[in-house]
Formats: sequence, C-alpha cells, structure tokens
Amino acid sequence: NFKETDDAIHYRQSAFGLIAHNFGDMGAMLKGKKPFDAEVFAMRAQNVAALSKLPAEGFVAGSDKGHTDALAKIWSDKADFDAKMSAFQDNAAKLAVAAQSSDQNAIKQAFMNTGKSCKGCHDVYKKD
Ligand code: ASC
Repeated sequence: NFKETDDAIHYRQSAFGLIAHNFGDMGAMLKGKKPFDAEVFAMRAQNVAALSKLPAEGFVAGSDKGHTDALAKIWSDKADFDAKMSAFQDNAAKLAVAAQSSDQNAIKQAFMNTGKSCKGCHDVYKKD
C-alpha cells in the first residue's frame, strides 16, 4: 500500500538505516570502541529484532528502479531472498535473547550470526 515505488524504497531504506545505527553501536561495544553497557546493548538488540521485521514490506515488485541499491535478482530469486530475510529476523531475535544474559560469548556469537545475515544478503542482492 505504497503510493509510489519510491515510497517503498524510502521505507525499507529508513528501516535499514535504523538497523545499521543500532547494530553499529552494538558492534562498537563488542569491539571495545566504547564501554560495554549491558542495558543499552540489550535495548539495541531489541530494537534490531523489532526493526528486522520492517524492510521486507518495502521490497515491492518493480522497486529495483530508482534510488536503490537493490538488485533485480531479489525478485527473480524471491524465495531465497525471503528465506535470507527470515534467517536475519531469527538471528536478530536470538541476539535479543542472548543480550538479556551476561554470557559474553553467547552475545558475541549471536551478534556475529546476525552480522553474517546482513552481509550474506548484501553480497548477493545489493549493488556494491
Ligand atoms: C553493519 C552494517 C552492515 C553489517 C555488515 C556485517 O554494521 O551496516 O551492513 O554490519 O557489515 O557484516
């Protein structure tokens, strides 16, 4: 229910921007670029888990044209794209659970799994 293709593109890019901000701050904490704050980290992980559900709606047919890095392959391989999006959501949900614990190894592993989901999809479906 977007009026224009551009609205769908803007919607998903907005969601991805929010995800990148929240995920990036978690990365900064895990890499020691800033102090680890368990409460902030858990909030960010919850944000990413919720936000991970948003971009899919913006991938409407024909929206590989315009101000986007999305490749047409998304729509020709839609089942695989959807599976990767779903795996990302699962990994983000697991990260939010891990972030409730004080198990740093579990947190790091869940964070890396989520990052692999981001990259795995970008490698195939995003213009570089
Ligand atoms: C980020 C970001 C991505 C992912 C990816 C993980 O912070 O903007 O696209 O992590 O680089 O490998």
